[in-house]
Amino acid sequence: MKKAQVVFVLGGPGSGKGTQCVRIVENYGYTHLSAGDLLRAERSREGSEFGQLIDNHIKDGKIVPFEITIKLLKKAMEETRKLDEKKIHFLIDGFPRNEENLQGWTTIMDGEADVNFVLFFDCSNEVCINRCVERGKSSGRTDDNRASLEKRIQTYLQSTRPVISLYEKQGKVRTVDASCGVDKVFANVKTILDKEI
Ligand code: UP5
Ligand code: MG
Repeated sequence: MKKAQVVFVLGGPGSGKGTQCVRIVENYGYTHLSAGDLLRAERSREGSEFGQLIDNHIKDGKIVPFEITIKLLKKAMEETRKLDEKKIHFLIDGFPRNEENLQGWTTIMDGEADVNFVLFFDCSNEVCINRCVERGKSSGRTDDNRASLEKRIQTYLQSTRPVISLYEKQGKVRTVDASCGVDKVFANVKTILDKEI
């Protein structure tokens, strides 16, 4: 079986990772897996032993233990490939969020997946917060409020930025200016992806 080829999609809360991944899937042959979406689904799955733990972590903007997240990602990748073995290109959105996540990934997934590069959505904290607060009016997400967002931003700055820096040192970060409108951001994404493929 061919190794999966992965792009990690990182950036602050509300930087547009999910929105742009949908556009990428429509235009390029990737499968999109959002770690946050997988955790939210696991949180509401009947019989899940992690529901409460995930709920508490998300509300506080804390990072869920990597064993849980990687298990969900691995399962989703395997299910995708079982349905269509040609689907080897994955966008993994919102992961790895800290160095532990990354180490866990390397240990568990090294034989199964190559990380090609990191697509980094660069956006000011202020824009990120405003987008999520606005979305909070209708999203129903327990973390789209100012109190949770302050924590999410802190976690992002303290834990996730260092992961991006690690990849930067390896020349593996592709930075997208994500502060403009959705179409313009996608034009920036295309410029990058067209060079990679
Ligand atoms: N929007 C998007 N692009 C726009 C643009 N260019 N101009 C104007 N508006 C734009 O977008 C957010 C909002 O902004 C939307 O309303 C959109 O319409 C608008 P979205 O595309 O959803 O941005 P995204 O970066 O995906 O924001 P998200 O809220 O999903 O980011 P987070 O990284 O904070 O959330 P995630 O779901 O990945 O994680 C949530 C929590 O889960 C984490 O805080 C953590 O507690 C937990 N988690 C883990 O513990 N481990 C993991 O590996 C992953 C998550
Ligand atoms: Mg998202």
